[in-house]
Amino acid sequence: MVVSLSRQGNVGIITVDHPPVNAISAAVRAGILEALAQAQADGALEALVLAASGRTFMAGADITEFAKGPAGPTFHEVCQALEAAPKPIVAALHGTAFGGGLELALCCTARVAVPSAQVGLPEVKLGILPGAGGTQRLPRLVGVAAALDIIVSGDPVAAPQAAKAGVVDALIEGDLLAGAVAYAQSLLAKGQPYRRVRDITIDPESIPADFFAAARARFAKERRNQFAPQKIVDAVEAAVVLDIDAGLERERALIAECFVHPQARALQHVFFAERQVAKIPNLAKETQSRPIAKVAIIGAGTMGGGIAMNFANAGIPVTLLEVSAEGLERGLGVVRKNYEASAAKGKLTAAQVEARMAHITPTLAYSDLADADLIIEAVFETLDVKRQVFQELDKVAKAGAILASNTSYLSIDTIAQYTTRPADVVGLHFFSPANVMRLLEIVRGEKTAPDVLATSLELARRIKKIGVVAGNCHGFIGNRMLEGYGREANLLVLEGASPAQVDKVLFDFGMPMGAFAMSDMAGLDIGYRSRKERQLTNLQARAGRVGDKLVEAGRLGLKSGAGFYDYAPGSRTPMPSDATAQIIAQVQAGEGISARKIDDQEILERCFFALVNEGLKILGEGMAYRASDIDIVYINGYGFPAYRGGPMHWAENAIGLKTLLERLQHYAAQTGAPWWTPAPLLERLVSEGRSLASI
Ligand code: 3H9
Repeated sequence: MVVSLSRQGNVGIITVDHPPVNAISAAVRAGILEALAQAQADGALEALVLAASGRTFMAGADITEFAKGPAGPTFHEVCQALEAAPKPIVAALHGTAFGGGLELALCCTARVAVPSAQVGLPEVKLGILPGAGGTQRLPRLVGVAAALDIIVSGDPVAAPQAAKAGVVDALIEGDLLAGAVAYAQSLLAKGQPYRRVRDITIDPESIPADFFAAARARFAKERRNQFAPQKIVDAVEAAVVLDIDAGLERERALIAECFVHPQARALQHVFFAERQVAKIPNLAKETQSRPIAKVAIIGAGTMGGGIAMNFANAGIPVTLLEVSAEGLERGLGVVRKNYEASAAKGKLTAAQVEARMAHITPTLAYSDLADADLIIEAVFETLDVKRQVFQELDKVAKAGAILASNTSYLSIDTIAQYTTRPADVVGLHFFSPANVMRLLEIVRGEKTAPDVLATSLELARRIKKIGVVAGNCHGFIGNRMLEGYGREANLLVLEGASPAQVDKVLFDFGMPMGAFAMSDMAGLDIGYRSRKERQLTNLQARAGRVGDKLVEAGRLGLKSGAGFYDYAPGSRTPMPSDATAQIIAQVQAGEGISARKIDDQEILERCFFALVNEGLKILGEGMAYRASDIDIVYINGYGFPAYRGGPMHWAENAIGLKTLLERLQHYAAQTGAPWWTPAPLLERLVSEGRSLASI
């Protein structure tokens, strides 16, 4: 039984028991209605408690039902039944009272919570809006502006804050159920009328005339291209201008619009993809991970320092090794500055800054790494340097220590060979800034032990990253795909598009910045060095030629005040550059290219189809377990808009695999470049009429 009714004296307790998160499925909705009816009919019961067992109060609607369409009693019916009940009902919150869970609680007479509980309306993260009255009841309870922020952010609110805001009526220290029953008794003692959120009125005059127009404009910027936030504004406005029943009806119409929007499907895909990603095929469930109590990082540069912060933040002691005292001091200085910047924003207290710094022990001696359970190398990106480091590690690391490389491109198998323990070697590829970016690519070498993989995944979760396992190939998943995207952006510029035109198309699509602004930010010398070190085909070399000339002219990007773009002193705003235009013209002349007008659609297709085609090759080669893992990489490591579901979801749903194949064939015929050859996997999927999820 997913819902049961028990009794404590004159208080009936309705308990939802639907692990793991008490998602409000059709059975739960029906169960609550039935328990409520029973409780109403029971003359011995004067008040009720609505609670949930297990780790959390109801964490929202059952998301797996969204794709199936409506079944069973509606949320609206359950809300109405709770709200219309003549006996007072106290919702007892613990864990995460999210979405529909909070919405049902808002239909109760009062809410009590343990201090560790969280409440929230995260529907926006699924591309929808709270459709069980949240947009109508929360503004009545906490005010219009506060409610709008909570609903559009989708972020959780801790119970103590929720109590201050009026969402929670009392915090219960100790036994929640006992506290809820006592609260129900106190309501009975006070007697009727019991307060209902629906009866609270909002005075439209109290809302500034331009409030909703300003909110729409703000979210158009902060939530660029996103559908649900605008609908949320509409819904909250309805709470102000309509009566509650008309407002609820409007909310239902608005959520219906969200449900059929492609962004909802995309974001729900991302929700499940994020949970799928940690499931490694062929990794035995009973695989024990290795304990990680102490970590060491080699290299206190930007990357090493950022990586160290992750562990310090999680309370894991970390030893930071550099070759020189100055390097160490500089690295620690940067870490401290980062923490102090967080403190200045009020995100950390001064004491927390010190506590985190105290978790980092600097050293110049490899012998100090002997007790580390995990050692991550973040040194210069050449095999020669990696060899020296791993040979040294092999001597000093204790047996069973995991030896990880933060390399972005180099072969983990080659690196593993520098040790006598290749099974302990793994790639842990962090993304810059390493203390901020959520992605961690976990690179599985040929000999990487299963428990090393399992430990890496668990560790990712511990340091609040999302770990994605990748196979060992040049650039792994993310950077391998990025190469084609960047190359096409550069070729488009040689053919006649301006960097600003290309960047605008990419930005308007939803990327945080265009390819050229990103190159300028990263520094053009990085690509320059890597091109010099590698054997390039003519076409690859051509794609890098403008970048090469810019570097040779001293335009290294943002750090030198000029790159593809010009930058005013002290400014980070890219401005179209005449000097770059001249360099482009020179390269065009040298290559015998006459510039043509390029339309935006071609830019979009060439950049993203090149990226997706490489993704399909990666998938076909088994370098990623699932297409959805690739989506997670791109969303969390490269800022691909989550509301498009990631590049693979986008290609399949917004473009269609058949159209993609035709366009790849078109570009292959047009340019002859080998990277346009369609991935064999794509050809197979199209010819067999199969989907990406089927592999
Ligand atoms: C909503 O309420 C709409 C309403 O307005 C009404 C409209 C009419 N449904 O995340 P975890 C599964 S929209 C179905 O790893 P944690 C999840 O897939 C909903 N399944 O645990 C996973 O399955 P598996 C608004 C769900 O402890 C397992 O539970 N609510 C749901 O790290 C464990 O999940 C939300 O958006 C669900 N609602 O985090 C809350 N939730 O083991 C979404 C989870 O097979 N949920 N599962 O992979 C969360 O944010 C987190 O799951 C939570 C727990 C914080 C609760």
